[in-house]
Amino acid sequence: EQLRQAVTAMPKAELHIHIEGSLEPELIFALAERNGVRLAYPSVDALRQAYAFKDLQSFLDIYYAGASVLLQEQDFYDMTAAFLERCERDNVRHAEIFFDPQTHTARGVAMETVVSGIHRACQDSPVSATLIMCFLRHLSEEDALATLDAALPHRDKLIGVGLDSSEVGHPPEKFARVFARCRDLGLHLVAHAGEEGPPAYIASALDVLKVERLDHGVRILEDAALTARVAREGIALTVCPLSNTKLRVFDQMRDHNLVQLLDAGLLATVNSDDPAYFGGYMNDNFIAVFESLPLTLAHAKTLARNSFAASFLPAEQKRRFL
Ligand code: ES4
Ligand code: ZN
Repeated sequence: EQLRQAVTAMPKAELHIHIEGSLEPELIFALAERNGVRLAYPSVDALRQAYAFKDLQSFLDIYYAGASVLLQEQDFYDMTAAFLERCERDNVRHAEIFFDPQTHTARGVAMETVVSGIHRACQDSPVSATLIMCFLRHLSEEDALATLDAALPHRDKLIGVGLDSSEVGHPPEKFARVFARCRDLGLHLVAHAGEEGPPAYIASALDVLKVERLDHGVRILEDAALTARVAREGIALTVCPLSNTKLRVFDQMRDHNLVQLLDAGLLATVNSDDPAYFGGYMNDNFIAVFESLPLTLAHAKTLARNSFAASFLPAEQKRRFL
């Protein structure tokens, strides 16, 4: 209806997108062919059939398998270019893109290949796009420190660093030293926290890592004092509705707590996380929440506005969008 039209047409910013999670099955098969990589699935349809997840880990296993077709600089370029074209269609004017270099360097792909391919696609797109390098939390802090060292020649191509992959059992404080170094380098800091993990992980992401934004963070409402603090400090949450239902953080979209997060005064945003795996891009996420939750046009405007307010765009560029 009208609300759907308004929501899809609004200019928006995407603040939580794993670029490897934008690899569509068709592109996975095309790249496998191009690179002579053998896949465990016989067809695009068979691969897509496997996209039935019971939790974060069951998704991550297949997500890392999909990324195994990325070998050449052009592969990283093509993946990123395809995503940025989808941004244009969804009226996403700015994207802060996560990438997972360790997924690739562990297979012998050079850091340079990964960063150059993704960055070149960003430069060639009319969409404003910046890069956030994520450390895999299931690996050691030593591995993260070595990854940061390998990325130092590309410092100018990064706006920040993040923390992703298996949350439970890998609390933020495991990465205290590497985040302190990133902070000294002037990088922006974010971390996944409170997706499957408890509110204590949100508190340590803030207090130990000193993150400026929380990725997911939906479990924050289990701690009223923490909720009040994050609202007061204006720290944003990058919420990913389709991801949360596909990974069973919430059983159904009508159970999602987005309205409660906004009502608590939190700077919540809507994002796509891994759009090729979770059933949709930015506008699909907006349509899904507006169909299932009591959200109004005023909420839509707040969410679009929050997406730019919570971005790491310089103040003068933010003003153009706000
Ligand atoms: C992720 Cl949904 C999610 N959570 C944690 N790590 C991730 N990496 C890619 N998608
Ligand atoms: Zn994520």
